Amino acid sequence: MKLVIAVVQGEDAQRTVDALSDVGISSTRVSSTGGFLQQGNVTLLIGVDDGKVPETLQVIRENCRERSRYMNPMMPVAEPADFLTAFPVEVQVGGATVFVVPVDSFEKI
Ligand code: 2BA
Repeated sequence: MKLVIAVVQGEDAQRTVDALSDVGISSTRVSSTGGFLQQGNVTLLIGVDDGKVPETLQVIRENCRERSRYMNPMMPVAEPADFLTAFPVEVQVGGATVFVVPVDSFEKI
């Protein structure tokens, strides 16, 4: 079994959860915040049998889009010690950032 951890944009989250559910894949939504942009996103926790991992990734791929985001003015560009910008900076975000990790044990108690 694997745990697929997918960081997706809020706009894509419900569609992705619904599409996973349509093919019998359960997921848990966790509200999260990107460390760089400090904007809300959604982390999906998806436990699946190994054979279902490709289908899971395909559903995520089909439902998560790349978008432009703009950093707020006067935020640090990289590290806090770096310079501040007064102008919005365009950043490409997504489709999804996905980790696939092995699961030692899975129980519903
Ligand atoms: P954020 O950390 O808010 O990053 C949003 C977007 O900003 C990133 O999109 C990337 O295009 C850009 N970005 C991030 N860090 C940067 C940096 N140090 N310098 C320049 N640009 C930077 P994505 O790569 O699509 O990531 C979307 C979200 O996925 C991230 O939001 C974060 O919440 C998560 N994520 C991405 N990589 C991760 C990782 N290695 N570990 C954990 N979470 C990650």
